[in-house]
Amino acid sequence: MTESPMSQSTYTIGRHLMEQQKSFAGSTGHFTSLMWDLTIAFKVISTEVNKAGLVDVLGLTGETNVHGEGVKKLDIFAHDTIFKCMDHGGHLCLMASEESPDILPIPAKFEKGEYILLFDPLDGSSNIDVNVSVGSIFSILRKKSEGPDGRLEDCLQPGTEQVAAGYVVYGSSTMLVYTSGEGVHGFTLDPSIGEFLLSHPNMKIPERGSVYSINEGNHDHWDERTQEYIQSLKNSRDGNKPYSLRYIGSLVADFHRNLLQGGIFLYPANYQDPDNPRPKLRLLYEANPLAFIVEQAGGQASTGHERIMEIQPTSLHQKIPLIIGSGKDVEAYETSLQGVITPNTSQ
Ligand code: AHM
Ligand code: MG
Repeated sequence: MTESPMSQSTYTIGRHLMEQQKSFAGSTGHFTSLMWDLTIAFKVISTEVNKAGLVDVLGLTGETNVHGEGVKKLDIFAHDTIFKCMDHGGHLCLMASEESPDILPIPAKFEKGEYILLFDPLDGSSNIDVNVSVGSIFSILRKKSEGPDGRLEDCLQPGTEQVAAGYVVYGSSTMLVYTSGEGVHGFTLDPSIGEFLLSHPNMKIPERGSVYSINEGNHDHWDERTQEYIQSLKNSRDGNKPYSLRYIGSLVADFHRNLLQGGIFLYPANYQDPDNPRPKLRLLYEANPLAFIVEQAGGQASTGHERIMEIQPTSLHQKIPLIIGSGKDVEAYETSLQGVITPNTSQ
């Protein structure tokens, strides 16, 4: 990680993974191979996302996913690509995807391993048609149950149990950011050689930002304290300018910007019906992996009332409020909610 900029430009993710592997006594190499297989899937998806405007992959398939949303063709492509790249390596015993209602067993003909892969194949996919950045998110867990096949309970582990997590943002360039608990490292895809090259070693999020990211159209559905907190960001204090609103509507892209520049992303629950607050983002596929990354980068992730990574998941597609970003900004939001009875927003 002390490489000069010149050597960083040839420092591939393969080399990085091998060096990480050597530093873990007793490493079997399965994790390294698993990560390598994932990078292949992301390169394939990146190529497809980049040419999405050129070929007939845009538009709805006509089906809806488990959340009742329209499914884009590229969502299916990304889901299938990740599954097919990961089913035969002998490193995984189970997968689960945001695009699939149930757990995804490894086909019987393939060897099974000790790891579980949870993924959101193409987050923010409603943005594809308008040429806005989208992303993939992943979380890796270790099997806890007995026997060769993973079970649902292996997926339902709190975020603190994650072995690794990461995301890929398909933007003006494609970038992979991941952590295995040893800091956060970012790699930019050089399409001319087809390699992810280390471009952002040891990423750290600024302690405080000057940007907030929230779907402000939902203002009337937030709880009162959230409304007050957002209003407070718009007031200039101590001679400082008000916070700027930056909201792409693509979680990976919003998160990535805030990770680099500092800031807070909020998707609180929707209290349109106070007896049935409806958060939008998913604990296993979105909140936990990004929480692991932000904490490794020095930031925080919370529901407003509790640390995301300590939540015991109860179902595969559980949704929770997500407040994530610079530590001091997330703390300020939590403080603004103090004294409010913890609502049951897990769904
Ligand atoms: P998706 O996984 O179905 O793409 O939905 C998640 C997306 C996030 O990327 C984004 O932060 C959020 O939904 C935007 O929601 P909204 O349009 O309600 O602001
Ligand atoms: Mg998503």
